[in-house]
Amino acid sequence: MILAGKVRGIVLGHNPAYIILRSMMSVSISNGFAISPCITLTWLLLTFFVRSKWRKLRAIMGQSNSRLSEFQKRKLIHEFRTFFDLNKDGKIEVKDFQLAKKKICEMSGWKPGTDKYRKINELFIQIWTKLDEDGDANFDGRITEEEWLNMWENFNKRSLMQATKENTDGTKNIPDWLEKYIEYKFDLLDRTGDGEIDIEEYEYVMSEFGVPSKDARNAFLMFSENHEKKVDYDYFRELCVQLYRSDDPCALGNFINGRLNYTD
Ligand SMILES: [Ca+2]
Ligand SMILES: [Ca+2]
Ligand SMILES: [Ca+2]
Repeated sequence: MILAGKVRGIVLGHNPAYIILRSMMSVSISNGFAISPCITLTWLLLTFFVRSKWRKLRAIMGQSNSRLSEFQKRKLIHEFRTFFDLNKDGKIEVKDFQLAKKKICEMSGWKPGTDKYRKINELFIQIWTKLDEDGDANFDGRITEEEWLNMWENFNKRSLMQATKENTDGTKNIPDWLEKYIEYKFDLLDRTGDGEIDIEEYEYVMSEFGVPSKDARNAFLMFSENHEKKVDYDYFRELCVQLYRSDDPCALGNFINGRLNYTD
């Protein structure tokens, strides 16, 4: 009877402790017994045990099945099209990183043969090599939008499962290549090199990626909380992590790429 009640309850979505209690009560009553203090104590202990196990099981099941939401997919596709696929041919390839290198070197006045030029060249090779390893599922040397989303979905699942085991927040993990990419992006935006991004720098650099000035300024006001927050590296990184990993539509990091909404 207990088992039948439990199965029926789970099907209906009830907490297992509640189901077991209901089953025990019906057994006691149907046999003419009153519920004794001993049964009450057993029930309390059982409730505690089952609840904690049930919560953990649900967390594991939920996290291991985690899929990217439509909102996350729209954010990631926007990143793909605006900041990675620079020649707009629908895939990320080494050519796109060569274009990115050219852009930053021209904007910064770094000539071939200089230290800065060599360093950015090495950095982009590192980023592309790691991104290619993670994302190019069919090894054809290019990452399509589908591969890009699959890469993020797999990363999402892996990091959330690991976080469940370690009892940490899995939405704050990012891949190694992105760590380097965020460093590059901060250096690109901080034109004066004073360790802080201001609204003029942000508007100028974003315009190079086709972001309208008005959108860039409004986005800056949003994520800097109307200039209340200093946009230094730590805060910039935090915002970028939210952009790539968070499913929260209210996260300020959703604005860090100059986009004001993801409804279309
Ligand atoms: Ca491309
Ligand atoms: Ca591929
Ligand atoms: Ca600056």
